[in-house]
Formats: sequence, C-alpha cells, structure tokens
Amino acid sequence: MLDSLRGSLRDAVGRIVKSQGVDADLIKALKKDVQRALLLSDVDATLTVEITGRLEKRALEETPPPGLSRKNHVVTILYEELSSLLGEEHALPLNPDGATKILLLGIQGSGKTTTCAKLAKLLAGQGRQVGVIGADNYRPGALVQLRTMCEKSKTEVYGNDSGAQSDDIVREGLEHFGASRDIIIIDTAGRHKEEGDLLEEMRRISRVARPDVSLLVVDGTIGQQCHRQAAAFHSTVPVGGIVVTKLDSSGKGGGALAAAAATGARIMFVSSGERVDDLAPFSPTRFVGRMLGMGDIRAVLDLAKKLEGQMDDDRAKRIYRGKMTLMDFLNELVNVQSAGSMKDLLESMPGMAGKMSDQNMARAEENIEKWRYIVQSMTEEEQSRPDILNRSRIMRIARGAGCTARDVKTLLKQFEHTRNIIKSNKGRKMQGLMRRMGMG
Ligand SMILES: Nc1nc2c(ncn2[C@@H]2O[C@H](COP(=O)(O)OP(=O)(O)OP(=O)(O)O)[C@@H](O)[C@H]2O)c(=O)[nH]1
Ligand SMILES: [Mg+2]
Repeated sequence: MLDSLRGSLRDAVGRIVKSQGVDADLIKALKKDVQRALLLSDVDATLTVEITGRLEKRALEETPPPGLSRKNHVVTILYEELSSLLGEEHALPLNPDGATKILLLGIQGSGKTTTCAKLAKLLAGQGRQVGVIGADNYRPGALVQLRTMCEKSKTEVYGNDSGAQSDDIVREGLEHFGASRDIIIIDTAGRHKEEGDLLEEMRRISRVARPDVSLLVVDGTIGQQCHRQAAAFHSTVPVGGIVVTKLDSSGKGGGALAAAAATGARIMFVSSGERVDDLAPFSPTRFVGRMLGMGDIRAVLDLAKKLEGQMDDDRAKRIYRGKMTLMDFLNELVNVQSAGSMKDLLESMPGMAGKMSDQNMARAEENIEKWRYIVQSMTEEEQSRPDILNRSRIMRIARGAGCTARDVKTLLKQFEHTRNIIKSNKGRKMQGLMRRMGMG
C-alpha cells in the first residue's frame, strides 16, 4: 500500500537512525525528504509546507524527555506531525438501541459495492449480525455483484430487481430484516459525478432509511481532488464518515487522505485492495506508524513515558515468569541504559561477562538503538512470539529497520539467552539486577 510514500518516508527515518547525531543539517535534510515524499503523494502544497515547517521547528527547538535519545525524539515528532495531517481517529458510531443503519454513498466506481461487502465481513467478524440491502437499481448486475461478494461472509442481501424505486427497496429491506440484525448496510447507485440527481436520490433514500451514519466512499486514486468531492457531498447530504478506497493502486493515497481530513470529515475506513478482506478501520497513528516502518510507533511514545520513571507491574510479572516479549526486553535494556547500569546487564548475559570493556560500551549503546528499530519493525505477534520469525520475516524486519538480517539474528540470540536465564533462575547476576530494578 502506498509503496512510494512508505519507501521515501522510511528512507528519511533510516537516515536519522543511522546518523551520528542530530544536527540542524540533518533536520533540514529530513524536512526536504518529507516534503518531497508528501508532494509526490499528492498532498496539497500549502499543507505540506505547513507540516514540514512545524516538524523542523519542533525538531530544532524541543528538548527530548529524559532518557529518550535525540534521534528517537525527532522520529516521534515526525510521527506526531504526520498523524495530525491525517486528522483524528473516529470509530464507527453504533446505535445502542437497535440496528445501526449505515448508508453508503459516492460517485460511480468509487467502490461502494465492494466496501459494502467488506464492511459486512469486517463487522460480522466482530460477532455482529449484519444484513445488507442492495438499493442500486441503476447499474445492471449491481445486485449480483453485491450478492457474490457478500456470500464470502455469508451475509444475507436483500434486493429487488423487478424495477422498484430505490427508496422502496430500502423500505422493503428494512421491513425484511426487522429487528433481526445489529447492523444494516445499504448499498446505493452512483453517477458520473456528484450530480444533482444523485444527491437528490440520496436525500430520498436517506429520508426512508434514516441512517445512523452515512459513509461517503471516495476513490483514493484521485488524490487531493478528494477535497472537492468530500466538500461537495458534505454540504448537501450529512456525511458521517469517509471511506477512502484504492489506496493500493495509486501513489496519490496520501494526498487523498490528507485532503479528506482537511475537510474536517471523519475518515473511518480505508481500503487497499479488491478482496473482501481489504478494508480496515482508519487510525492516523497506526497508519503513520506503518508508513514509517515501525510495527507500532506507539511503542516509542510509551517508551518516552516509561522513561519518566514508572515501572509497569504486568510487564515485570511477565518478565519474571519467563514470558518476556521482545518489546519487554528492549524496554528493559533502555531502562537499564538510562539508569547507567548497562554494563551490569550485558555482563549478566551468557558469554558477555568480562568482555565488556568501557570502550565497547559506546558500541553496545548503538546496538540498543538498532535493536529498538528492529523490534519496532516487527508486528505485535512477532514481538511476543519470536519463534515465528522465519527467513523472510527476518529479511522484512531488517529492511524496515535499515539493518542486516544478521543484526536481527544477533538480537534474537541475545533475547533468547536472557530469557532462558530468567526462566531457569540460574543467572544470579540477572536476579540481582532484577531486584535492583524492583522486580526481584
Ligand atoms: N485495487 C482496488 N480496487 C478496488 C478497491 N475498491 C474497489 N475497487 C475496484 O473498483 C471497482 C469499482 O468498485 P465498486 O465497488 O463496484 O464501485 P461502486 O461505487 O459500487 O460503483 P457503481 O456501483 O458503479 O457506482 C471494482 O472493480 C472494484 O473491484 C480497492 O481498494 N483497491
Ligand atoms: Mg456499486
């Protein structure tokens, strides 16, 4: 998805990570890299200048919280600014007293029918009873397309292809499903543009359906033109949320998302493929996290918070029982590093005792920086079950973290050793260390 944007943002982050230290030149280069990446992805030029200007100013002026490296801090700022470009996170509002009715609208070919089936599958997967009404009586074959796709989630589709009016079909469909469903999704017809008669039809359907939320489906390949389309719909039909589709098939997806967010619309879902599973709730922070190549960049933010002192009890218990995840391991290393007892920790590792000269310390600390990016390039599942890391996953992680597969393996080996000592309770030094960290 959005390969070119992701590629260039990761390169930019990689440069910071690999740099010796953060200085004004590096920040300027970062600003340029990000500017280029955003413009290529069709983000509006004014928005781009605004965002990257803020990035530069904050990176130059703000002091990192205690314990967080300057590099990581700059990455955090980049993450925050890019996320803010994409607006806030908005969940689908569900009606607590009865079926939630979702009306899909959008111009021809924007992806309404496929979104309808994808959304049905997503919500059914969350254990909800979903019914679908096919109210597109405009395009021949619309109902068959909808039924075929909805079969995959075994979702019932109500339709009527005997020439009925679309608002009548909606009325019949609602009666048909009655109170038997938690969610009813209505697929509607499109037109070439946001023409008057389309909007008029939507108004009519809307009066009958009385939707809890109307979702506007926009084709992401139109890039920043999304702004005009979202604004046009927004001003005529009350749009509760936006679905941006086809993020897989054009480099302009970033522009589409930024433009939709700039109208004040709530982006609720994004679609990045034709298959029925290719729809996901939209979260600016997760989206940007993926773009920047970190499994979940929230971990960096958590880390920043954690470094301000507090110890997470659950984590301590988990570690002590030998159920440590890679993220726990990393956080421990960073905690110990910031407490100045890095050498203790490393000496407690098998094969490391006595080998850590003071000169080597600087290299080890560099390793931690590298390991942090490695761990952050993993999915949550990989972080907690490193045994699933096969060759191709390791290659992917290495690419995401801007290092070699060997670096990843070194980390895994070290992690394995450490976990084993804790588990077997044999590493007395480690226990002493754990006690000092308030966990023994
Ligand atoms: N690559 C890709 N194709 C998509 C995506 N979403 C929809 N499509 C394709 O876009 C085309 C139009 O999708 P539909 O769901 O039929 O669009 P629609 O809005 O219902 O179109 P009308 O009913 O004619 O108004 C189909 O070929 C879909 O397979 C997506 O996220 N990625
Ligand atoms: Mg359709």
